[in-house]
Amino acid sequence: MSEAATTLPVERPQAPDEPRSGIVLVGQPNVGKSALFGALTGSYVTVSNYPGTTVEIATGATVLDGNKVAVIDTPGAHSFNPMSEDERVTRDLLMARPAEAVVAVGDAKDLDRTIALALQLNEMQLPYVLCLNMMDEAKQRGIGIDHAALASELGVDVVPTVAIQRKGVPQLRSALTAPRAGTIHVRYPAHVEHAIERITPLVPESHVSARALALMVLSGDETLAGWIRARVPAAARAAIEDVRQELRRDFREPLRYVVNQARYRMARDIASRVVSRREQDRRHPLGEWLDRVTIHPLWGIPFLAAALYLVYQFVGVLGAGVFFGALEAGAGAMQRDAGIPAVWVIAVEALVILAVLAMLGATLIARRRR
Ligand SMILES: Nc1nc2c(ncn2[C@@H]2O[C@H](COP(=O)(O)OP(=O)(O)O)[C@@H](O)[C@H]2O)c(=O)[nH]1
Ligand SMILES: [Mg+2]
Repeated sequence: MSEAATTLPVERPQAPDEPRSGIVLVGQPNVGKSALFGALTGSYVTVSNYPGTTVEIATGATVLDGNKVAVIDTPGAHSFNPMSEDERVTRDLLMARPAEAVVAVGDAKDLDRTIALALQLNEMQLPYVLCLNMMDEAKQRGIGIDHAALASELGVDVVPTVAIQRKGVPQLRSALTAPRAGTIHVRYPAHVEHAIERITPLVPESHVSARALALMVLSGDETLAGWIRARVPAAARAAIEDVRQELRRDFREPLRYVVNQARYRMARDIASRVVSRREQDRRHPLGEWLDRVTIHPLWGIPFLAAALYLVYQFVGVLGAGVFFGALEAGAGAMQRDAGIPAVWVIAVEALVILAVLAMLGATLIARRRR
C-alpha cells in the first residue's frame, strides 16, 4: 500500500464552504449516463483526463432554477469499492468534494444492480436522484416498475427516463433542485455491524458518512489507504486494522464479498417488491438458483469441476473415441470406394462437427443474455 496508491487530493482537507462539484452522473457502464449528460448540458462540453490517470471525464453545465451548475459525466462503475481505474476515478470524484447532487443512472431492465448501486449512495449519505433509464426497452420486455414505491423504499426521488428521446429529462431537472440523502440502509451480518460500530469513531470527518467509510475500510479497499493515512493518526489506523483482521477471521469468504452479498440481497428484495413482469418473461426458479450457486466462490467450484468433467467426457471419450473411430471407418470406406484421400474426409467431417458445436454454444450464450 503506497502513498501514490491514491488519486484523491490528499493534501487538501475538506473545508465546509468549499465549492461543490456540481451534478455528478454515476452508474454502471452502458446505462445511458453520457446520453443523459448530453440531454442535460447541450453542446458545450470539456473533456479532460482525471488528474494522474488516463481516464476521461466530460464536464458541461446546465441551468437549474436559474442557477448555472457544472455537470460531470463519470466512467462506468459497478460499485464504489473500486476494482478498476474507472471505478476508482468515479469513487474519488464522489469523495474529493461534495456534489450539488448525484444522479444515479440505472438500466430499468436491470433493477437489482441499479438498486445495489443506489443503496451504496444511501450508505454514503450523498444527496441524489435515481434515474431509471432505458424505460423504452424495459416496457418492450414487459417489465413494469412502480417507481413511486421504489422512491418511498429508498427515500429519494426516482425518475423514469428514455435519455435518447429526452423523455423524463424535465422531471429529472426538477427533482435535481431538491436532492435527498436516502433513508433505507443495508443491514450487514451482526459481526460486521459490530465492527462498523468500533470503526466509525476512528474514520475522518467527511461529507461521506462514517458508516460508508468504515465499510470501505473493512472491505479492504487498498485504493483508500493514502487518503486514510493523510487523515487518520497512526494509533487509530492500527486500531482499525486490528478490528479488520479480527472480522476477517469470522468469515470464510473475503469481507468484500460478504458486504456485497448483503447489498445484493437487499437490492433483490426491494426490486421484487416494485417490479412486475409479464408471466412469460419470468425466469424459472431453477435458473435463478443455478445463476447464484454457479458464481458463488465456494459452491461454484464443484459446479466448475462437474462442467470440466462433462466436457472431458464429451470431447475425450465420446468425441475422440466414438466419433473419430466412426470417422476413420467412414473415411476408410470412402477412400476405398471413391478414391478420396482419408485426411480430406476427416477434415470436412470435423469441420461439420465444430460448426454444430459452435452453433449450440452461440444459442446457449444468447439464451443466457436474454
Ligand atoms: N433504448 C435506449 N437506449 C439508450 C437509452 N439511453 C442510452 N441509450 C443507448 O445506450 C447506449 C449506451 O449509452 P451511453 O450514454 O453511452 O451509456 P454510458 O456508458 O452509461 O455513458 C448508447 O448506444 C445509447 O444510445 C434509452 O433510454 N433507451
Ligand atoms: Mg459514458
